[in-house]
Amino acid sequence: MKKRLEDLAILGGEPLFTTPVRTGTPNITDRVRLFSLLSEMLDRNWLSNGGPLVRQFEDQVAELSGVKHCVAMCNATVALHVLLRALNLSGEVVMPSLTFPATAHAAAWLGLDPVFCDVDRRTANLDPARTAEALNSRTSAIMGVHLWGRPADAEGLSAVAADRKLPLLFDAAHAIGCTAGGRPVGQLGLASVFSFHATKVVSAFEGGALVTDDSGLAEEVRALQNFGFAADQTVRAVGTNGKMSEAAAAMGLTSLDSFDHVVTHNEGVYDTYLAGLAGVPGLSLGQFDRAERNNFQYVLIEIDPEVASRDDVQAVLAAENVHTKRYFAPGCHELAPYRDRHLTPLPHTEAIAARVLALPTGTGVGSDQAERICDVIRLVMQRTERAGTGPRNDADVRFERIFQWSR
Ligand code: T4K
Repeated sequence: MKKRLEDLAILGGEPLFTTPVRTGTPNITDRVRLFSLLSEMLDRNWLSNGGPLVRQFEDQVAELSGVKHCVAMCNATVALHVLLRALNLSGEVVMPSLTFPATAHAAAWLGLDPVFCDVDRRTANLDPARTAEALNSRTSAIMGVHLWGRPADAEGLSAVAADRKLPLLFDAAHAIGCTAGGRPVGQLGLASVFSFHATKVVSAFEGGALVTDDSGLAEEVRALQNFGFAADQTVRAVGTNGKMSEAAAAMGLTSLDSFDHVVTHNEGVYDTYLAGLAGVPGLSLGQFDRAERNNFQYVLIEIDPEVASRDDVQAVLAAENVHTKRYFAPGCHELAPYRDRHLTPLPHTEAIAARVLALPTGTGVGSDQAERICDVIRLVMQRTERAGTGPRNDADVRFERIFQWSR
């Protein structure tokens, strides 16, 4: 356990871990099951184009999401493209800036203008009141994001969307298996898109899926992601190739089999962080509503810049071989493709983006490792809180010099 500043690797101590501990390390689950599905796939000689594994994967995702239709695709970004295209949107799509760039890019790639809206400071999700203010005659859809798997205010956003008869869509990339008011998030809005990227709680190596109860939309999406082919093999529209492969579905099915186990593990790691970081000055841990079903795939801390810089804490952890991610900084409105056309400040988005750090979790991280990560964070935060007070030794001086953190 690291108790003294001089124990920190950034000041010359031994790193906490000899091999990297990373935010986003994939959950590698049942290899035997995966290899067996892959072997059956090879025996069948059916590798893509709506094979049996993709169909099975779609059925399971639809069931988990409580919806009638699921169309699996090669990744969530393409699924978002296909969704926006299927709805034949034009003009603007209102969305949060506090998200992965893919949410904004999906719209911009199709020639739509993403309009960034501020989030609720408490939930970090799209604020319905700000969303209503962002609507104008060019708005053609609202895209919420269930950030870090915590559901957006679907009720509030539905009211705003219904008022203007706009489709309400969700980028649910983080939220497979999560509920809002006891309902699976896939039931919210007109349609939702999940990501099954390697780093996600359910992984298909690369993968995504659109879920909806709207049969017409599902049919259109199924055609568009397959070159525009309708069920009768005529080409009904300009389509793309967004199909999920059978190998990806094999991984996805294997991952779904272990979903409950992974979520239970993640919750245990989250609880370790919760206990280990309780009372640490200048730090708060993102909370989950335990009355809902959560997947706990993202563990977020917020660092108060009055006490320490988030980037300094990230650097201290990196020296310990703990590689965290700034999910999501900067907000999309500050990214090069968008910053010149977005001129309104988004104070809550900017405040959260400046403070947030995603800690490692998943089956590759044990509670013992999480505890040791907490020790380092506690040490740094306690030291920065009392910077400039009391006696200082050589390690204090070096620490302050590295971070220019002398008050
Ligand atoms: N909407 C939202 C809200 C999203 O968050 C995302 C994706 C999307 C849409 C689009 O979904 P997809 O089209 O990807 O299905 C990663 C993922 O690549 C990305 O899918 C995900 N969100 C985002 C939150 O995380 P980066 O840029 O952080 O990736 P990278 O390369 O830095 O890797 C993340 C961490 O995972 C690192 O610590 C390394 C580790 N890692 C990664 C891979 C791929 C591993 O340890 N092993 C691996 O195989 O985006």
